[in-house]
Amino acid sequence: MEKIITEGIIKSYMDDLLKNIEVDVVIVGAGPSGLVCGYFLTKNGVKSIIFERNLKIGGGMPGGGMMFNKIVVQEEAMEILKEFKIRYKKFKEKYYILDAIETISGITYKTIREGVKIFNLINVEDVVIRDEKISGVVINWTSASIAKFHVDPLSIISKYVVDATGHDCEICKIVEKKVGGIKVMGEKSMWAEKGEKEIVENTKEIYPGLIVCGMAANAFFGSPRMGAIFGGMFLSGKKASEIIIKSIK
Ligand code: 48F
Repeated sequence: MEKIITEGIIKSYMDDLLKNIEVDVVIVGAGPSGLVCGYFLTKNGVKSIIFERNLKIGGGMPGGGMMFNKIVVQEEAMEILKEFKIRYKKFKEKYYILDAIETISGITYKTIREGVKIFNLINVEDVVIRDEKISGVVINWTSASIAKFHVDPLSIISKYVVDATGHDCEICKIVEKKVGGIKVMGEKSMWAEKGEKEIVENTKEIYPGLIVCGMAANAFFGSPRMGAIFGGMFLSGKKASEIIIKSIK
């Protein structure tokens, strides 16, 4: 039996990896914005995969606000949550309360079933660059990065890379440092209304082949954080997908 378990796991994982060496879009980060982006891309026929360095999926969502695992979503984003069939309760005018775990689990499940392959425990440590365009990512096991082992990485080729890495906007910082031509402004202190408004405007292609979405978009453009209100994350993920769909199709 042990042999069957081992063979089954290794073969099916390697099959998945081999099928995804070249894709339309690599999304970095399986938080709410990255998941929503992947869902809408794949639903519209754009092959996309997600690399997540953590063991768990969901980024900052399961923690809710200060570990009270609830989130707030505003009216404008509720259409997206209805698409994922997440339950909600109206709280005040135009604001809804949702269970953080149900929301992230529901979004994750539907995103995977739509066809997005999520690889967890893999860290994106660099980008592939060709002719001044971001053309893929450089990956390694998270465990190798944590242990600081010198293990050479592998690469995945793509038409677009989406930085959905949250507050640290890691891919933008890598491009700023190694490629040049962009400047990371860094996120500003809490201002929910401004942060939520600007996150959608900030979702754009910031370097050829690199789209920024979710909290990374606000961190890149120097906009504020907003705490446990998540409508902007969903709207930003969807907008990132629309930018790519328009360009690819
Ligand atoms: O932080 P995260 O949830 O980003 P988001 O989708 O949502 C932000 C909210 O959760 C919250 C907020 C709402 O008010 O501000 O913070 O913008 O998810 C980012 C994911 O990216 C992973 C990280 O582990 C997390 O799960 N990640 C970050 N850097 C890398 C990465 C990397 N270099 N390689 C792979 N995954």
